[in-house]
Amino acid sequence: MYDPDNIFAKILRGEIPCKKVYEDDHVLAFDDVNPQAPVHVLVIPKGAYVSLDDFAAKASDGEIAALFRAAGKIARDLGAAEKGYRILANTGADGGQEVPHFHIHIFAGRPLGRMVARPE
Ligand code: DGP
Repeated sequence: MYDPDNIFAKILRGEIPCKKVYEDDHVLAFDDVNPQAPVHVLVIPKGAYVSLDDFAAKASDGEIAALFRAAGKIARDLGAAEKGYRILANTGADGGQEVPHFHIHIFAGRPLGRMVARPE
């Protein structure tokens, strides 16, 4: 069940400020409040989807295309496409998802290391 009081829903309603990077009819992107790389942008659908699982099952083809086109454009416009970058979508408890509104992280601006850390 989608929680309409999650922090990204509040950002979408303008109740909490964000540093906007991109917006179109279906997508909002903004800087992560706790950046893990010199570039750390969150790309979110405007629709109420909890996770990638929810988004892939219920979003329209237009919403899905818009999100991925936006992510690619943002990375390119931020100058990340040439040296490379990483996209990440934490999903559910084992995925470490903290905010229950589907989002894609874009990280860039430094070598990003291993894809997944091994357990200690
Ligand atoms: P995840 O673990 O994938 O659910 O990542 C959630 C991200 O959201 C995390 O990197 C920090 C970011 N975040 C949490 N609250 C806020 C906020 O109020 N504003 C912004 N810009 N980012 C936030």
